[in-house]
Amino acid sequence: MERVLSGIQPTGEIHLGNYLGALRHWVEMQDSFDAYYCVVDLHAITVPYEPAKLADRTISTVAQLLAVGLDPAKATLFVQSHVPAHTELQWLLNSVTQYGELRRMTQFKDKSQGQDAVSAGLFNYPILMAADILVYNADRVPVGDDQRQHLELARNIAQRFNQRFGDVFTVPDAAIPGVAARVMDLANPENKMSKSASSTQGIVGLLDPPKQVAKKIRSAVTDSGAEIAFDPAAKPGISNLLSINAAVTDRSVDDVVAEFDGQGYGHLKVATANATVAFLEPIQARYAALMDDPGAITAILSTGAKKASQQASEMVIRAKDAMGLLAG
Ligand code: AQP
Repeated sequence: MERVLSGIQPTGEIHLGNYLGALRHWVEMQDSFDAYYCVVDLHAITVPYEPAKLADRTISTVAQLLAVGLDPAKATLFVQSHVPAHTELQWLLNSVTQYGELRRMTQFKDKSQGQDAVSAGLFNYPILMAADILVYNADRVPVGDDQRQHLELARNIAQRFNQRFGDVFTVPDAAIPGVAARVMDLANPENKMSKSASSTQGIVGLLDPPKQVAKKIRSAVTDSGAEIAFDPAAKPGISNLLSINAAVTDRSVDDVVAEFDGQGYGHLKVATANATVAFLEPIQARYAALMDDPGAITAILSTGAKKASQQASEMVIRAKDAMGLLAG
């Protein structure tokens, strides 16, 4: 069975972009892959954050993952910092990653822009992400389009390691969806929807109250003109609404375009708002029930970390051996 690995940061409430770009594919893939999914808390500490909230956010993130349909009986769910092999492998991979490669990463450029104190962790983030993937010999990595460049780097690191030290790592393939791979901010459709955006006006959180969800979607910034057409470059606002509508109603974008052909933008906004509210309702109900029993969540994470650690520590031993380090 092929293996799949992906992660999400506990940096805030999960939004529609995370769900449509990544999580719904995690759920689909848990049935046909040996699936490993983690909450990447060590990535979350590379930017300013509130230590007093991190543990609770980690639990809440896991509850949201379970609420959207991840099943611990099918997938291994764990927290990155509970499996020390990730950071151990990262150190080894530091030595096969070039400074120039990291400097070219657009996420680093975006997140460091305008900050006076940029952590070395933010710069090294893509190496830890490569370690997250390679330490499980993952075949596929379901991510949104924003992670394409990091995935390419992980592939390069694996190939370079294998060339230099022998065949140790599987070179992973990105699994980037055809629809909604980059969900845009509703208030600013030139930018991707992001947990850390300065305003939440254009971000639909999975846990947002229904009235807020409806208001955010109905107030979405749309493009000039009146024609309903899918064209992300020329019509980013309308194309974004079409993608969201298609995803939450489980249809193709073409079907949605056909439904709204000849109608005004207002119609599409109202229908998308209603469909999204209906889609989120059962997820929110499941989340509330899961959060009533945080002990059950920590138990799932403890089982997941044990299984993940077993796999991951074997790979670290293989990598160290290939690199010529003295066995302990
Ligand atoms: N707007 C998006 N559209 C489609 N996919 C997206 N993803 C993120 N934003 C969009 C995908 O969600 C997964 C988890 O993301 P992450 O938590 O690792 O962090 P990120 O990619 O940096 O996402 P955010 O929301 O912008 O978080 P912050 O603000 O904390 O950095 C990934 O697979 C990602 O591709």
